[in-house]
This record gives sequence, C-alpha cells and structure tokens, in this order.
Amino acid sequence: MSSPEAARRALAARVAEVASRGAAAHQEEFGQLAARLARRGVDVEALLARLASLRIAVPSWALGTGGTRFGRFPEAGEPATLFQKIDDVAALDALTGANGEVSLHIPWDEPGDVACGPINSNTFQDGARPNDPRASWKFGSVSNAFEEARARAVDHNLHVVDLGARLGSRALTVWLPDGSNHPGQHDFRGALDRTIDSLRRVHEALPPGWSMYTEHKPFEPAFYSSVNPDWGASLLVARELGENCRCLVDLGHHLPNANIEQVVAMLLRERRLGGFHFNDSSYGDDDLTAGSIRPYRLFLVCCELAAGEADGLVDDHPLDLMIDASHNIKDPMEDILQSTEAILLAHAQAFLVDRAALRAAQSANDAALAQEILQDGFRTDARPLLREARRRKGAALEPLRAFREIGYRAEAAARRGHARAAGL
Ligand code: LRH
Ligand code: MN
Repeated sequence: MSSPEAARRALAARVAEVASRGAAAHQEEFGQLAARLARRGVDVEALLARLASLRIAVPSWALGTGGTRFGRFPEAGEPATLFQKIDDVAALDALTGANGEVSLHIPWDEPGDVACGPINSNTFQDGARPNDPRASWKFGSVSNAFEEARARAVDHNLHVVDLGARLGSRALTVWLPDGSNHPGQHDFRGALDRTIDSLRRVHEALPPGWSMYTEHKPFEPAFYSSVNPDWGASLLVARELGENCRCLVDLGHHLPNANIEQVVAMLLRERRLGGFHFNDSSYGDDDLTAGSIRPYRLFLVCCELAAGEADGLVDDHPLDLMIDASHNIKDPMEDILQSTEAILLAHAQAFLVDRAALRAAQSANDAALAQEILQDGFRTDARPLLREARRRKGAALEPLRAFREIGYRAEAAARRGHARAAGL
C-alpha cells in the first residue's frame, strides 16, 4: 500500500501526463485572446496572477452523493473516511490548481490532520440523542426556549472552533436550522435575542485572527419562519456580535428572483461580507452545479465582488470562496470540477469589465451603454485565461477531461468499492 505522499506524487505525474494534451491549440487560443485584451488595455499578466490566486474550498460533504429524502444513488468509490475525502480534494487540486482547501462539517468529519478552510458546525441534527429531552435541537438550537438546548449548541460550536483551531482553520460557519413551522410557535424577537446571546458566547471565544460567518436561509428545515432568514437579519446579528463576525452568502438561500448581486453589494458596503457558498438553483435550495442554471447571475455577483475589491472593501478580510452543493446523479468530483470552472470563469469575465467606462455610463444614466460594457465582459470567452493560469501551475488544461483520462473514479472504486460515504 503506497503512502498518501507516494499516491499523490503518482497522481500528479498522471495529471502532468494528460495535462499537456491540447497545449498547442491552447497556446494559439491564449495568444490570440491575450493580444486582443492587451489592445483593450488589459494587463493580462496581472489578470492571470489574480485568477491564479483564487481558492475555491471544497465541501467535504459533497464528495459523496447527497441524495434527497426520496432516495440516494451512491457512486462507486465514494470516500468513506475523512482521509479518502482528503485524497479526493488533493486530486481535484492537482487537476484545477484552485481547490487546495477542504471545508469540514462537524461531527460528520471528526478528523486527524488536514489543510482546513472554514469549518462548519451542525446544530441541525441531534446526532446521539441527548439524555435530557430539553437539550434536543428539535425545537431549535441557539434560539431554543429551553436553556439546555441552547447551552448544548454553544458547547458544540466551541468544540468545532477548538477542532478547527487544531486543524489550521480560521473561520467558523454557522448555518442555523432554527425557526418555526406554525404561526404562534415562535416569539420572533425572543428567538433572535436568544440566538444573539448564544452566538455571542461563541464569538467571544474565537481564537485571535478567527472569523465567524452567519449563513442566512429563508426556509428549510423550518417552513414558517427561520431565525436568520435573509441578509438583513444576518447583518443585524453580525453587527451585534462584533467585528469578527461577517455574513456568508449561499446563492441557494434566497427566495425566487431575489437580487443576490445587490445583497452582495450591500454586505460589501457594510464591510460585512465574509464568504460564499457557490451553487445554483431553479426553485429552492437545490444545491446544483454553480453556473449551470443562471451563469449570468453568477457573473453579476462576481462583478460586485470585483468592484468591491477594486474599491478596497475586502482588503482587511479576503473572502472565503466555497462550493456548497449536493450531488444526486453526477459524479460528485466531476460536479465540483464543473462548479470550480464556472466560478473561476465568472470571476475572469467580471475582471474583464471596463469598470471606469461602466462608472462613466452610470454617471451619465446611459443604461444601454452600461449594459453593453457589462455584457462585453460576460460575452468574452475567458476560458483560455483559466487554462493558462492552470498550465502555469502544472494543473490540467481541461480538468474534467483529465479526470476521466486518468481514470480516477474507476481506480478509486477498485480501491474503495461501494463503501457508504461518511457524512450526510
Ligand atoms: C444549509 C447549508 C449549510 C450546510 C449544509 C450542508 O442548507 O447550505 O451551508 O451546513 O447546507
Ligand atoms: Mn451553505
């Protein structure tokens, strides 16, 4: 049995072998695009460096098939242990050069040693049934009317922070299932007061340099009210907790037709944007491949990020970019490769928007010109820039094709069989 190190070196060699396929065609395409952009006054090298610095954290819980309440169709070779998940993340990073961090979920991932992005607490499953029924999270966790349940939720989050600190993480993501299913069930103001009091005890215990992200969601699993339903409530909580608390935007946590890019702009304005859970959706929190349903919306969100960055609104706190998806029919790793590509592509197109010209058009109330300038970025095929950024890192020009050509899934299935994926 080769050591994890030896396995990763072998993987890198196989990726390098297939990575160069198509290099000649790439050089030609990249050369043409780079020349065209240079004529437009774009600093291509600076753009490539910015693209190369983007890190998209991989959710540990999305390396197996999530399934729905109506069933799950496991993929062969799904990771059954945290270390197998780490192997898969290492493989994704070897292919894309942009997935070098994993976002863990506790208790699903009680680990050994890994490079850790933001770590997620879980107060939406009791796990082992608590002895005292008043400590159960059935009626909520940090907002529960029962002090026992709130105390248990605070203890769990402190445990996750402690674990994350030992693993090199620097941020805790708190998504709360708390809410109500029936009018009258909840005292809305009391529930929010209890939520803030509970989370303040976690915020005060954050190690130096740590951040806490509040992740809003309008419904599910609660279907009448959620204690943190939208960006306004999330910002309110972040402000009351203190300077190390920021808001995390999960693209799927918005009611139909919500203007998510405007939500992003306002959280940037307040300097309270902490990070993202990228995915896409048509109806609810569908957790589908990023950019697969509404790529223009993803582009518009990235335009707000690029503008906020250019205006110095994220200097003191680089954003944590993560995928949060659930896979039911695609190979989970192929889906993550496609989400990573869509997120990087939307960033590249957003970086290509001529912001000075856009500002001038906006100041002149020239809506048509503003749209032309914006869509010029979206309509630029920036994929050669992504390929070039990967080529310079020794990653694959075409990660999905390379994933298939190296036969990673078949090899993993041979090594792991059909073990039940850890987590969800
Ligand atoms: C809630 C959520 C949250 C995670 C969970 C797996 O819908 O987006 O970020 O804890 O999915
Ligand atoms: Mn999420």
